Amino acid sequence: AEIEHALHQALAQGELELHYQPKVNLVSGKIYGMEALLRWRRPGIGLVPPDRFIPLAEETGMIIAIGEWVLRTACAQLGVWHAYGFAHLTMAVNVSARQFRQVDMPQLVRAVLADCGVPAHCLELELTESVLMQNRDLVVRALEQLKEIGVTLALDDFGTGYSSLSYLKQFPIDVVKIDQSFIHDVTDSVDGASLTRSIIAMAKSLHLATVAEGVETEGQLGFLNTNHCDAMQGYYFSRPLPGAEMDLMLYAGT
Ligand code: G
Ligand code: G
Ligand code: MN
Ligand code: NA
Repeated sequence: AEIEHALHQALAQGELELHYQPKVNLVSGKIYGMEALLRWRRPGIGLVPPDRFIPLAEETGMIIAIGEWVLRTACAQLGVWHAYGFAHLTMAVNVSARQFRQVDMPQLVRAVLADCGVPAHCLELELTESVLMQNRDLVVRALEQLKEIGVTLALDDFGTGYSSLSYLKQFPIDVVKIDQSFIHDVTDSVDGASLTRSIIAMAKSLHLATVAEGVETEGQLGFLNTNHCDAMQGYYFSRPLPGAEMDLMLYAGT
């Protein structure tokens, strides 16, 4: 209850912030997009990671207001980067299942894109299987409307859930984000390597782009290049950084 009150305050008093982690195209070696990751700068405590408060926000319904703040803040930042000449950049935003249940996401997304002057194809929504599992018909309808608007849809944490394969056929997904647990294993275990290879192959056969998450080593990067993964994200290239620090990285021209 105390933390719940504190989280209300956090949103009202501007204690929430987004950090941005770049995604790098494996052919060009260039940054093509960012993932927005929520943090809570809690007075007297420090930076609180999202897994410490998002579950509470989901339980209490606060995720609705927080999720809209995240979407608006990320799209506004993207609009600024576009205006500064990084016009190719995309922005990925994580969306919780409850947002799909309680919010008209296509309508919200359309409004936010218009407010921020950002083209729809530059926004990517990251969904987990839990989003797809609940209220299947409602979610399919919303995702189809989002596709009509032109938004890109990614399946996050791919490989960690249940019937991932069938989801890829049932939902209008464009991008598969291979969970970091698989990437962690590619250089340590033969099984880990072949599992990741088959995820990449399967995604390609369904004409989906692949993004490897949690890339930390040169060895992992080499594996992904050899096996024609499309893009990567991880500490090897950059940790998630505040917008001002990401400005510097963009201007440095990596
Ligand atoms: O950056 P990292 O530890 O900090 O993120 C941990 C988890 O929190 C990830 O699973 C990520 O998808 C989730 N997450 C980060 N930001 C958001 C957000 O804005 N909304 C939702 N729903 N989840 C987020
Ligand atoms: O949305 P998702 O569940 O994919 O959240 C990504 C999470 O992974 C965030 O918590 C982010 O901070 C974290 N992360 C990003 N890159 C790396 C990495 O290279 N190694 C590890 N261990 N975690 C990472
Ligand atoms: Mn994500
Ligand atoms: Na993930």
